[in-house]
Amino acid sequence: MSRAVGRDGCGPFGGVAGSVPVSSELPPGHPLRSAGVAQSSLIRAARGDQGDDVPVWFMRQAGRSLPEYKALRAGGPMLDACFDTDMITEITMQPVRRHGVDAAILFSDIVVPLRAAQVDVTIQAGVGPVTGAPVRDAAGVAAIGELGDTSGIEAAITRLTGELGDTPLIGFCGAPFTLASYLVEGGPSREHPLTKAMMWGQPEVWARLMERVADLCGEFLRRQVLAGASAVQVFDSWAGTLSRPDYERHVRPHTQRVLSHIADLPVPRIHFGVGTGELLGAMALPDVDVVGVDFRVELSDGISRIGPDHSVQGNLDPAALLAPADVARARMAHIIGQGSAARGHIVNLGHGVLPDTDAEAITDLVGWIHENGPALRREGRRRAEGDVEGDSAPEPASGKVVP
Ligand code: 1CP
Repeated sequence: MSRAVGRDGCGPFGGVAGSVPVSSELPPGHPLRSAGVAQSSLIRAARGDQGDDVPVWFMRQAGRSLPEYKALRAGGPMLDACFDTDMITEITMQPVRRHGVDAAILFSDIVVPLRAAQVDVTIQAGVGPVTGAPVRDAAGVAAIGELGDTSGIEAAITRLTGELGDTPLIGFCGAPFTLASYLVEGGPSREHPLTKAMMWGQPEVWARLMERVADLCGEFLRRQVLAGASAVQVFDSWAGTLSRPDYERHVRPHTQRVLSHIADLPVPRIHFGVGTGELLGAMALPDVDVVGVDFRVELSDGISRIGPDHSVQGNLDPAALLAPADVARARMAHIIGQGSAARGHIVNLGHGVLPDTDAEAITDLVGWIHENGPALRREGRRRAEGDVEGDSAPEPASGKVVP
């Protein structure tokens, strides 16, 4: 493990709400050294400075719901696109241009560092990541290489930070459990049975696999930050398949190991998983600034489980974007109201944009949030502070919401 620098408390920005984080560790010219990015709504919310503005971006905003993405990607393999500087730059910018979201997320995939470590992995259309030789034993783990060349990705990040101006770029990686599940199962899985069988039945092989994957992801994350990413998100998409004791014992230390690779780099860290209502408290690691809340959890319950030392992100059900605009807006108003009780709240979905989503529904909702979010936030804060009679936020079930 590299660069495990001691940290005092809850993430790089925890406890410094209101001040601009000063870093001597980020390279000269890094966007987070500029006031525009450091004071952007996303970075402030991540570090616990809940203002009136309401930052919004969407998981999986780059890609499948955009016609311009489909036109650009037509015919080429997904993972080739993920190493192509021009493709990465253009696809990352598409949702920022179209929707006016408050952050870009790098166009990539969680299996990119595996490909960069010479693992035989492809992304099959309509399926997802598939590996040539599933990892089932110590020899399989030993065959995973070191992280190779990612210079095309770093070049895209550098170019993007120039194009994005004051809009932060979020870098990301998969968490070791989610990646290990693809490696062990050989592809997508609902129950992850072979993964759990290895975790319980071959704990030493499991630990070695998780360490190898954690180091690949951590190093990849570090390269993204040094190239210009101003925040990072760790996706543990499938951790929700685990009980809390299994998560804490067999998984969480390895996610911590990923973060140790960027311990000296003061960028906000977001930690997200699907179906993780039972795990939220355990996922609120001291090295994490923001915990992403899945759409199955009422946001106020999530905030209670996560506690006061972390900001939250989420958590509109992605299916709401397929319902009439009034429905999506009403549900969003409820979420912004509840999020006002957190130390910081980044608006997002509770999982990724669904492929059938009409891109215009996303643009509409972003505009509506920018227009109405500040009033909803102020109202939510008054309710959270007990100045207003009634429950903590308007119920989402009814149609129209007037802030
Ligand atoms: O050809 C295509 O367009 C394939 C669809 C696609 C896209 C656009 C895949 C295959 N990956 C991506 C890009 C991607 N993947 C992004 C882009 C940036 C953005 O958010 O806009 C991100 C963040 C990911 C991350 C990712 N990949 C996750 C974590 C997020 C999540 O949704 O839970 C996971 C689990 C993957 C694996 C993966 N890659 C692709 C698919 C279809 C899947 C899921 C397969 C499964 O069900 O197991």
